[in-house]
Amino acid sequence: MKLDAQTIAGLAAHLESCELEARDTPKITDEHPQMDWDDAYAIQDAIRRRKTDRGHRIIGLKAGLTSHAKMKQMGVETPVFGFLADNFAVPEGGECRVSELIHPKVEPEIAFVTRRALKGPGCHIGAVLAATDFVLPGIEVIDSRYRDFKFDLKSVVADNTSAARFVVGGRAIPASEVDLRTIGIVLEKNGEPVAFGAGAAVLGHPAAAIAMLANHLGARGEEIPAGTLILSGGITEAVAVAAGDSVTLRVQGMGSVGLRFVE
Ligand code: OOG
Ligand code: MG
Repeated sequence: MKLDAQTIAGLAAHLESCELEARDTPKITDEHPQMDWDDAYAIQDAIRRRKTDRGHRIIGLKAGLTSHAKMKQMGVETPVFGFLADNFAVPEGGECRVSELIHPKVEPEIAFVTRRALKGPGCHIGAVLAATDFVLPGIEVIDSRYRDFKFDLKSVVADNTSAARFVVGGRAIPASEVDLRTIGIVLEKNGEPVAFGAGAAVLGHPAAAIAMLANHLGARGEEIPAGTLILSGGITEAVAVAAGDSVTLRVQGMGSVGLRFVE
C-alpha cells in the first residue's frame, strides 16, 4: 500500500459523491501516481462500506474488461472486479434514469448465479460450472465517474469498475444446457442491432471470468458466496445511450432482456 488510510477514505468519499451527484472527475492517479493495486481495491472496499453503512445491500459481483473488445476500447489489458449494490438493479423491462448518471453505456453480458461458494486459488471453469445454479442474460449500464471515460486500471478499480446499473432477465437456464462459448448474442438499440458476439469473446469462456474473480478473492482470503449474482463482463464494446433509447439483449436459447432510458 502506498496511500495512507486518510487518503483512501478521502478518495472513496470523493468518488462516491461523484457517483451520487452524477458529476465527473479527472482520474485519481493524476494526483496519486504512486497508488498501487491494493490501494485501488482498498478505495473500492471503502466505497462499499459507505454504502452498507447507509443501509444498502450488496447483491452481486462483477468482472469487467474480460473481452478483447472491451480491453481494446478502454486501452487496458487486465480484467477488474467490482460489486453490485441493491440500488443498481433495474427491473426487467424497467426504466433507467439518465439524469442520475454521467455518460451511461450498455454492455451485453452473461450473468451467473452460484449454488455453492467458490473459493480460489486454483478455481477453474469446471469448478465454476459445477457451482453454478443458472445463467441468464444481463445488460450492464456502466458509467465511469472519470471525465470522458478516460482512466487507467487502478483508477477504474477504485471507481468500482464503473458499475452503475444493471438488469437481468430472460430465460434462466442451467449452465449445462448451453455451450457458453458458442452462444450468440445480439444487442439492439431502438430495434436496430448495434453489437453482436459470442460467449467465447469473454476470456474464451464466460465461466473463466468467474474463476478469475474467485481466484482474485481467494488471494485476499475471501470467496464468492453461494447465491451470488455475477456479471461476467461485456462481450462486445460498450454502446452509449441517452434518454429515449430502449435497449434489448437477445441471447441464443436464453430469450431476451431489456430496459428503457428516461430523463
Ligand atoms: C470498466 C468496466 C468494464 C465490462 O463488462 O467490461 C465492464 C469500463 O469500461 O468503464 O464492466
Ligand atoms: Mg460490465
